[in-house]
Amino acid sequence: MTDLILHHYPQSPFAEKARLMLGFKGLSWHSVMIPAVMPKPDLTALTGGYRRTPVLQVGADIYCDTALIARRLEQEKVTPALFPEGREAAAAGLAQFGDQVLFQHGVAINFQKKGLASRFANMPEEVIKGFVADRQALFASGTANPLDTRVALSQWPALMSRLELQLERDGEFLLGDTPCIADLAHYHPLWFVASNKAVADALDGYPAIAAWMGRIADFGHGSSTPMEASEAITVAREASPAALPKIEFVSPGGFELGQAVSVSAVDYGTDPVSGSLVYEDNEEIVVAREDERAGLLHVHFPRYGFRIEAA
Ligand SMILES: N[C@@H](CCC(=O)N[C@@H](CS)C(=O)NCC(=O)O)C(=O)O
Repeated sequence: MTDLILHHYPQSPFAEKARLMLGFKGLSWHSVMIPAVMPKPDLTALTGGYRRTPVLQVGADIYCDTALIARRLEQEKVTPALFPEGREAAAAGLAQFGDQVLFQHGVAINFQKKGLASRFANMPEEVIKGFVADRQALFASGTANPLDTRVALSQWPALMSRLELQLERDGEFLLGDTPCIADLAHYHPLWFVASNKAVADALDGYPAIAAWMGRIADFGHGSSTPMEASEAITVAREASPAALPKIEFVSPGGFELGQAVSVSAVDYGTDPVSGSLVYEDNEEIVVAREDERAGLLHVHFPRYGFRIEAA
């Protein structure tokens, strides 16, 4: 079975980015719900330690990080393109700005006191405390620090007014008349702000942004059917990882195929994944690992944003 399986939870902005990519491409997929905080034993059985949300599974191939999920979905269905021909660097570079800078602002605005209170309304105090502790642990290692809310609020008008001005003056989407990955990466942090009524007024007064957000939301989420995590693990166990292309590639770190390595995110959520290096190219690193429940897996990471080390 080589169906697409997305491991995610409803409130996650990066999961919303992935769901919209699936909708943009008009794909069908299986939806596995994962916890929003650790532990996530069924997810890490597949990833080998990577805990961030979302993760895409295709049989025994596991794709970590939406930057790589986008490239995998582009292979699955070439058009409409997330990385339009001739605009590859502009699309990916602008997407990176959305995923990093705008996302940090969206999170800081959401997690100010009134935002947290509204997001966790009617939930027991322990749940809120557990969530805050989980996110502190997420940032305990790695190069990223959560953005101070006052700084985020102060910088927000600069980010929003630039976006508003461009959308008002030119084009339906960020790179012109055709949507691409940059739109989705700019959308999900704003969706996160919009989804919290205590802070959603940060989006007031930007009608061109509101109209653009409506156009993105219209992509929908494709067609999904629920799947239990245990079933996804069975799918992995009964599948074999897809064959990898044979290419000439000079490993920047001097690694050899078959070498024991560990791969981890550079910025936050740096839990390492250990295994045998089976593939490297300009955009991707793939590690083979064996899991007692899920069998032999290939875990795929984007090169940019991940560290590879000899194990
Ligand atoms: N660069 C990653 C970022 C993913 C990310 O930060 N996801 C958040 C949720 S939106 C997360 O993992 N939070 C902790 C968790 O879900 O356990 C990507 O593009 O997938």
